[in-house]
Amino acid sequence: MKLYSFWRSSCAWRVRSALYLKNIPFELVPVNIETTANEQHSREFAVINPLSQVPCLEWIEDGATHRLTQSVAIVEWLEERYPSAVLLPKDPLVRARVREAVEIVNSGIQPLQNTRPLEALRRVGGEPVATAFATDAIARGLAALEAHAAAHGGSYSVGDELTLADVFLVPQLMNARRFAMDLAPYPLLVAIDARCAKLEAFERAHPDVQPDAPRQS
Ligand SMILES: N[C@@H](CCC(=O)N[C@@H](CS)C(=O)NCC(=O)O)C(=O)O
Repeated sequence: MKLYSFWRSSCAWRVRSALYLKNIPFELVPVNIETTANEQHSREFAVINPLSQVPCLEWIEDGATHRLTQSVAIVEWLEERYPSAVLLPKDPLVRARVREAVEIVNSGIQPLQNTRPLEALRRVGGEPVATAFATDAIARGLAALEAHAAAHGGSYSVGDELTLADVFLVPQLMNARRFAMDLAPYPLLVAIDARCAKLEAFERAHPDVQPDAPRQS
């Protein structure tokens, strides 16, 4: 199994965490999406993901090559194909609560602070406009997630077991830190993040330890 990934991509981080939590061996294929490299826009990568984004999971089965993009589709497929460790609880309502938190990150925050909209905003309004737009989207989303955790969380985002909600939360908090945002209004999320950070799967999935991460000299 191969994962096309970029060290700092929060969406690729979600998939790396799920793979490590489920102990699924994979080969990491770095794709440099930095604006100075733009490897996601190469002709070769357009075959792998016509949307020119990471992550993409690729595997060979019965002689056929399969590719799956979109982190939610990937982690849900992993969950169905490799049921242990369980990342989606069985109870239908609790399961829906996990997906609710996942979607707050996946469609309510991340697309609004991703490279492409921010580049467009930089072109029309400069860095302050782009940063204000991104941080407003992150702050609104994190406030919703904090309320979600207060209502439905425990040791983790939903209840006391680790779920996909945590897999999506951790990289999103990293993005908030990249924008130097004050995380004091989100104490439950910060505590859950700290709990996850101690788990080996999250340590191995962390951007700083990826083979394509810039090395400190
Ligand atoms: N909905 C997609 C979003 C993927 C996405 O936004 N990937 C970003 C990195 S986190 C990317 O490749 N950005 C480069 C670009 O859009 O040019 C998913 O969850 O996989």
